[in-house]
Amino acid sequence: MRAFVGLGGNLGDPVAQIESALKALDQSPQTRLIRHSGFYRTPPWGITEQAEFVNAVAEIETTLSPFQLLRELLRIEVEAGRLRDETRWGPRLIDLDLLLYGESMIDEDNLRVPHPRMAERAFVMVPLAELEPSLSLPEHGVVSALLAGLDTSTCIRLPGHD
Ligand code: A4P
Ligand code: MG
Repeated sequence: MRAFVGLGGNLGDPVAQIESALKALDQSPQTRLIRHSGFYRTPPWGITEQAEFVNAVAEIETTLSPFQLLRELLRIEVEAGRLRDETRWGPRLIDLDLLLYGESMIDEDNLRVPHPRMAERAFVMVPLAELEPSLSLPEHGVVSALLAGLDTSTCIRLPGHD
């Protein structure tokens, strides 16, 4: 199955942490990194009194189930030193969100796909649109059309990381 993963962080060295998370994704069992977006400097969403984030999106191919994949994402976060008592929407070393899993719609307590709120977040939609503007999000619409309704001016693409 093809899936998209959102990566973000705003503590330590977010660029290095995203790079190592991308490597870890590629080395995950039954999972291969197909490609990733550029890295973007983005203003904090939610709790705005915190450092800027770096965000990216990865496209992967996996035979893991969505729940196995979520567990793998959490494992990579822990491996990257993420502290699990961080406040919601607060600062973090690395956050991996399962954005899309094929065209699946999942609504469980511990897993919701498409990731809730992704369609309204420029820090997700800008890198996703770089990879696949024509992609259709279940129940939301086409990426490029959703992007047109967002303020993308504050998402600054960092040079390199192609
Ligand atoms: N969970 C449910 N669905 C999913 C999913 N699709 N992907 C559950 C990943 N996790 C999912 O996640 C809490 C629990 O959500 C997981 O254990 C899983 O079972 P978490 O990552 O510990 O919590 P969180 O990230 O603090 O909260 P939340 O609501 O996931 O926050 P977000 O949406 O991840 O937002 N601003 C910028 N510019 N860039 C960012 O990357 N990130 C956040 C965090 C806030 N502001 C940001 C950014
Ligand atoms: Mg999260």
